[in-house]
Formats: sequence, structure tokens, C-alpha cells
Amino acid sequence: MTTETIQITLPDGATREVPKGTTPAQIAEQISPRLARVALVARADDELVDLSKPLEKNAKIAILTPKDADALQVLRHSAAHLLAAAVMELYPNVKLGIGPPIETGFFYEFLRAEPFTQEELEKIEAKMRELAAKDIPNERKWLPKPEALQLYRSTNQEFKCELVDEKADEPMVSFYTTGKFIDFCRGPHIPSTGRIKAFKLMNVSGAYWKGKEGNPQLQRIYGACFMEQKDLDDYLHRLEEAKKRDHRKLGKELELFTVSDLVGSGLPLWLPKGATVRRLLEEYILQKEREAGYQHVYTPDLAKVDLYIRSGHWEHYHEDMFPPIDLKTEELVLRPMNCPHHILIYESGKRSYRDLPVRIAELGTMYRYERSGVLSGLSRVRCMTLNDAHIFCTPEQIKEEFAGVMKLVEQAYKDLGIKEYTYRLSLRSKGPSDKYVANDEMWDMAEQMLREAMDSLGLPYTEAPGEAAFYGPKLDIQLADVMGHQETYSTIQIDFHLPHQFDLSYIGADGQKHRPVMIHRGVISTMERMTSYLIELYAGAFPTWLAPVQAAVLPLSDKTIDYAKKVAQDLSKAGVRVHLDDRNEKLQAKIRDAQLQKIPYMLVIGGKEAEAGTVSVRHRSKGDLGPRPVDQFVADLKAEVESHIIA
Ligand code: TSB
Ligand code: ZN
Repeated sequence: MTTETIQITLPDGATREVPKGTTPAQIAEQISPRLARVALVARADDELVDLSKPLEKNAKIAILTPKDADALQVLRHSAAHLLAAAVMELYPNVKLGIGPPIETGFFYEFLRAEPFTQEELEKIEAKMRELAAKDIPNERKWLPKPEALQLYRSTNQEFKCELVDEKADEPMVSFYTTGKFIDFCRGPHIPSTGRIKAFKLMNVSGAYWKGKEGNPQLQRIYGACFMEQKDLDDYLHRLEEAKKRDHRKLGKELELFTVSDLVGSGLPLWLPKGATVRRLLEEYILQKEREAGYQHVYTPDLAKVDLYIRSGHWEHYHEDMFPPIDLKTEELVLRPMNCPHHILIYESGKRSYRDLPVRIAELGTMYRYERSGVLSGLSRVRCMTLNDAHIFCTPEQIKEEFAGVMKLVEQAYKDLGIKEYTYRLSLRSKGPSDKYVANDEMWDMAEQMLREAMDSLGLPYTEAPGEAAFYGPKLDIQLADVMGHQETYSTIQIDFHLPHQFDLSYIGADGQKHRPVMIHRGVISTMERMTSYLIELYAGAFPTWLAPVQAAVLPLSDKTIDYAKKVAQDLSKAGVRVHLDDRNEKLQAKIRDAQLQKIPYMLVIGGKEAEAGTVSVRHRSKGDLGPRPVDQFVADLKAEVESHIIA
């Protein structure tokens, strides 16, 4: 009897004939014993598979080692299983949820009446290390679906039952075992636990089963996990640094904003200093927009539900809106977006092609029912004010308008000191979805126009299916925080849908009615999100033009207090944001506090300064700059503010 063979193609293009049923592990061994030792998982064509999976047909095979990013995610997934195995040994009665790999490690969900304490996390981590050291194999098993359900029913694993019921789409169900531990899982996994070394359990947080409010709350144990200890150490170090910059922590320490249970989650209150930063951002962007030909308007924060039925928000964006206020005679709703109001402003007058583009702008406040689990400080809130505008133009004008918005974004980022950002083309998801207006032709056209606009500027971008607005594709500008977590800030969106819904028109050169196109755009995002970013970017030490207090006047003693008061008054009159520290404290203490508040300039005032009519200038990072006449200090500071110097 001859054995059947299959042909495998290696990444370098070399091909081999091997008996059907050969495993990637055997192939690795044939290539080199060293490769076999470091191998973690394999890729067969485009699918990740276990090293122990018998290959049944011709395929392109790659053996993945610690160098491959995909191998790291598989290792993290196996670490999640290791966590569950350890927890099941220590607490056999917990119920299991899901346990996937995530960006920096893994988590696993457990239902248990008592919360896991820090000491318990340490115990669990020690158990994980014990199981890792035993180098227990991760083995794949198949069970018929009824048996799989029976297995979980008999052990009271109701969440797992639910998963098997919905997810197992074939008669045989895939499981993995790690010693005594068994888990419903598609895999793949690394061959055994011994390779999981660089990990650390980080924290526990509550999560509703399947993320749905109202479902039972499970405890998610999070772990960090990397290939090498050095990568884990780097990550933990970055995390420490990030914690110091966390805008929620600094927001409190620097008295920028506060939150209150009585007001509610996602509804921060801006304290005077934070409000100053926000006001400066607002004034800055309004000025830039006026220069760029925008017209500013004011519109109400709520409207009849009918408006959003007409716009399509009700159909496609309903879940992100707060429920309507029923007044019996009418139903009002807090607006989730400003577009419909601006559309009605466009519609309020007759428009001719000569008026176009019409650029209607507003610092528009809007309300979104973000789920409580995703809310965070100022960066994701439920009430937010967007630097919003809607440009109504002809299709031919799109490219130029797009470029104009991009120029505004670049200028604003330069003045704010934002250097690192990427462009993301946010498209609708493939396949039918009620998240998006159904009109293929419209989507194709809008997408093509966005691509052309980007290409004509020569800007590189990545693509993100599923991230479009319901009415059209977006060009989003993504900023990453200290931990590398990305969010959308600026956005430019092309929309054919809303002009159609509201039957918008302008009179063309031919005397006929034509339909304008809408560009939705936000240059500096919401005041909330941008402020959160800037707090973290500068670790609270805002550049002078944005600093809530620009100069602290520090009298050396009571003797110079009158002169110090006069200096503070003069500065304030000249438009400098100043704080007079007239406490009965030593100069060292006053300097320390001004440093802690990250005030750019400290003006020390002793007898010599009072006599000479000067101030001794100290900068928060450059140190002592020597004495200067007050007028000179004001002139220098104004120059620094006007040119938006980042120091
Ligand atoms: C640009 N109609 C458009 C507008 O004309 C619109 O609302 N687009 S959006 O939905 O993408 O939101 C605009 C920006 O608001 C986003 O790019 C993001 O930077 C910011 N944003 C969105 N949701 C939140 C939130 N929950 N908290 C803080 N900022 C948010
Ligand atoms: Zn809009």
C-alpha cells in the first residue's frame, strides 16, 4: 500500500512532498531541530493551526516562532486558559465566562459571589506559575454537541452551555484540555504551558455577561503577557509612566475637572482651571474657522424626535441616543449630533451655486448614551461639545473643501503640539447591517471621493471596515495615548444621505435645482476628548498659551507684598493669567507648590526687585532666568503665547 502524499510550500517558496497527516511540528523538526524547539504555532494557508494538527491537503505552511506577532496572540490565549486552569484548581465552584487574548495580554471571566482580592490574585498567579513549570500539554479534543452540552450541564457551567449552544455550528465541538482543565475553544494553542513565562496578573473588573447590562456580572481577571520578560518589564514601566499622566488623576490634582455621583456618570464638571483651558481651545478654533470662511451659529441641544426620524438617526443611531422626553403633545430628544439642526439652517434661505460652499459651524453640545463600561474621565463622556461644522457644497468642490479642512487640522495640531497621528479611512462593514443606510451606489461614490481626496494630498491611510458613520464613510485622524491606545479625534465625513433626506437644493448656473453634498467635520474633536489628550500629552504642564495660570507671583516676605500685589494687578490687566501666592510660607514652599501646579513662570519678588521695579523669573523646566523689568516679562510672554510656542 502506498501512502498518500501532500505538497507543502514553505515561506521561501520551497516545496516538499510529505505523507498526508504530517503535522507542522514534524515539518519544523525536518527543517531544523532548533526551529522545532522554538516553534509555537503554525499557519496553514491563512489559518493559524496547532503544531500537532495533521495536515490533510496541499498548503502553504509557515512555522511561527516568538518573533511572529500572531504567535504572541496565541501565547496570550493559552495564558488565558492557564489562568482559568489555575482558578478552577483553587476555586472549583466558579462559573466560567470567556477568556480571549487582548492587546497586551489576556483576561478570563468568572462568576463568583465573593470578589477576588489582591491576595487571591497573587495566589492564582503562583498557581499559574506552578502549572506552567509542569509544562502541561494543551491538547485538542472533539466531542459530539450533545455530549459537550451534557459535560457543561453536569458541572453547572451555564455560560459555557450557552456558548456551545450558539457557537458550535458543526456536530462535533472543539475543546482544549490543559491537564484537568477543559475548555470549549476553537484554538489554536501553543503546545504546552511551559512557554508561558513573562506574565503578570494585573487587576479585576466587573463585566456583564456578553457586555449586556442586566445580565449577571462576572469578574474579569486581567493579565499582561509577553514573549520575553524584557517586553513585560517595558510594558509595566510604560504603564507606571502612563499612570502618572492619567488625565483623571491629573484632572483632580490640578483642579481641572471633577465628577459627581449626583450628576451622573460620563457627565464631568469643568472646574475654573479646566474651563480656562477649554475656553482657550474654543477661542482658538473659532478664530481659525472665521479666517477659513466658516459662519458660526447657535442651535438648541434638543429637538423633536421627528427631526431624527427624518434624518435617519432614529433608525440607525437609536441605541446611542437617550430616550425621548414625552411631553404628551410632542416628544423631544437630546441631540446625539448637530447635523440636522445645521441642515435646517442651510434650508432657511434660498441658496444659489454662487453661495456655495456654505460652511456652518458651531461648538455644538450633544448627548450620547455611551454604555457605562466604556465611559472614561473626559475622553469618553455622555455630554460633549464638538468643534463641529457642516459644509454644503457641489460634488466638484469636495476635493478643495477636504483639503481646506485638512489644512485646518494640520495647523491646529501644530499649535497644540500634536506630532503623532495616523489617518484611518472608516468604511461600512461588509455584508448587510442596519447600522448603515442601505444604498450601495451612494456608499461607493462617497468612498471613492474620500479616497481621491486623500490620494490627491498624497497622504497614507489604513482602512477600518465597520467604523463609518451611518450616513457615510469618514476620514478619521487617530491619536494614540501613552499606552498606545488609539481614539478618533479629527474627522471628515462625506455624506449624500442627509441632503437627500431633507431634499436640500441650490439653484445651479443652469437655473435648475441641484442637490448639494455635505461634509461633516470636526477639527479638534470634542472639547472633552481633546482636553483629556492634552493633559496626558503634557502631563499637565500645558504650553504657556494654554496654561490655566501662566505666572505665579511669589513675594519673598511680607515686606514685598504690596509690590507683589501691584505686579500681579499689572500682569492681569495686560491679559496674563496670574496667581498671587501671598501665603505666609517660605519661598521654597511657594516654588514647590507652583511647580506642582505646573505653572510655566514663577516671579520671585524680594527687596531688590521691589526697588528696581523688576521680577526674578523662574521657568518650571528651564529654572532660573534672572531678573527682568515687568514690561519686558509681559512682552516676552505675549510673544510666546502668540506664536503658540510649545516649551
Ligand atoms: C463631525 N456628525 C458628525 C460631525 O458633524 C459627528 O458627530 N461625527 S462623530 O460621531 O464621529 O463624532 C465626532 C467626534 O466626536 C469624534 O470623532 C470623536 O472625536 C468625538 N466623540 C465621539 N463620541 C465621543 C464621546 N463619547 N466622548 C468624547 N468625544 C466623543
Ligand atoms: Zn454632522
